[in-house]
Amino acid sequence: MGKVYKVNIDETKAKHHTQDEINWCAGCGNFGIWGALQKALQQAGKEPHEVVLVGDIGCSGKLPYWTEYNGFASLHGRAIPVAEGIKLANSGLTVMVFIGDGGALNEGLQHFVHAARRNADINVILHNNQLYGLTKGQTSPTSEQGFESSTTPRGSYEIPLNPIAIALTANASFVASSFSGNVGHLTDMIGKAIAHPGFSYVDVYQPCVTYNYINTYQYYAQRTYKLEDTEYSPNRKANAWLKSQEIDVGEKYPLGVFYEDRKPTLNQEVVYSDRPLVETEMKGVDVSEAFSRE
Ligand SMILES: Cc1ncc(C[n+]2csc(CCOP(=O)(O)OP(=O)(O)O)c2C)c(N)n1
Ligand code: SF4
Ligand SMILES: [Mg+2]
Repeated sequence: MGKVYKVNIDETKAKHHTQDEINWCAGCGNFGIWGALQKALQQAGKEPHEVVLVGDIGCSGKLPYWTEYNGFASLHGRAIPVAEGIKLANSGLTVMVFIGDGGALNEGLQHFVHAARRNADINVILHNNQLYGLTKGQTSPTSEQGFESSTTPRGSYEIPLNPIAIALTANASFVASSFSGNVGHLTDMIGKAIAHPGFSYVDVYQPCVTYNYINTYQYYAQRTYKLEDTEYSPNRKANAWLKSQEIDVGEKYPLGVFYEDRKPTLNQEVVYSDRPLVETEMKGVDVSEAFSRE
């Protein structure tokens, strides 16, 4: 039996910054992501006004409510384009997305793929609990075959999507995975994602203790291993893709950086200014014609 990780949020010195009660279920894997994020931002020296956390809809999307950083509550599946817009307008900000497997891989799959291929300089943290948590545990694009829920009472027959393989195929320039039961490792992966210039994706195995009876803390503790403990090197796409296929077999889950690459970002390609657009004076631009149209 593998090591059972205990989430020690106190170690992260995470703070609860609003009057609202945190209403995730006791023991939810989201607490690990919440603690790791705050530790990673502190380590990166980011002040609250330098960061925007964009939440999708779902248990995952509530994360920005309970931090001291700027937050934006978007629509289900739409957090990624909102984040792209924020980053285009103000390249000086660190812009991060907190999204579920439903939001990222069902309602918003197109945004995920296109943001990756255009190398938008945002960090996408996927809370992969393998179901629709907020709406009471329905089957999602990453649910395991055989998963029984109100939408698949006889067990899901669909083959789950592999978000790591999708991100690699869409040419994401940073692709990693982690486990919310290992806050130290997750802090490290989120820190690397923040430091990476371009689209960074972290797939986080996040146990839903209320509805997911298969993918528990114990399940991941027994099956995960760290890439850094092996000879693996994250600089070849073909190797990364082969590594991602271990996840489909469902017996081993590599944790760590699958792939990292440097290439021009969306801002560098389309924003013709060396300063954030919000600090650029709009001189000689006549917008009256646009406003005069019916
Ligand atoms: C376009 C749209 N479809 C459906 C819903 C209803 N809805 C809200 S949260 C949710 C489930 C979210 O699942 P996921 O994205 O995996 O996030 P989790 O709650 O698991 O963190 C659904 C179906 C919605 N709000 N908007
Ligand atoms: S329903 Fe699941 S994902 Fe949502 S807060 Fe509860 S344990 Fe966490
Ligand atoms: Mg989910």
